[in-house]
Amino acid sequence: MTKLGMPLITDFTEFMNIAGLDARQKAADADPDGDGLKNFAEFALPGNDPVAGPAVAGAAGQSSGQFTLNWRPSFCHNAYAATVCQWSSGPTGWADVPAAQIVESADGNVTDSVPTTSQPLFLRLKVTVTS
Ligand SMILES: [Ca+2]
Repeated sequence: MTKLGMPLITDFTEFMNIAGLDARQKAADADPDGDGLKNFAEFALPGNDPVAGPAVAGAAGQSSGQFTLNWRPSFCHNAYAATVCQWSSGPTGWADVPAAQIVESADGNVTDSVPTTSQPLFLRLKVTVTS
């Protein structure tokens, strides 16, 4: 969301009020547009809107023996949300991707990589409130 071409720095409550949803649909874990991203993830990742899906969360890929997830944190919401990439070989036992396997590009994109030696292999973005 922008005003006069500048990104608005809003907290989660303001972000949801701007979306114009009713109280039940404004919950952090609600998904009123049904795109699979809960409202707080919509807040933490740029290019998302809690009303108008589909979601844009990142792009997964595989190359040179690495499974990668490329994503972009929302600069204007960094004060309110922390987003980390986690990996697992199953539906439980998630661990943060080690810092040595994270590359932050000058354009703001983040690429997390995990060797494909463990199969199956899953990556996810974990979003938490920081304030
Ligand atoms: Ca959603």
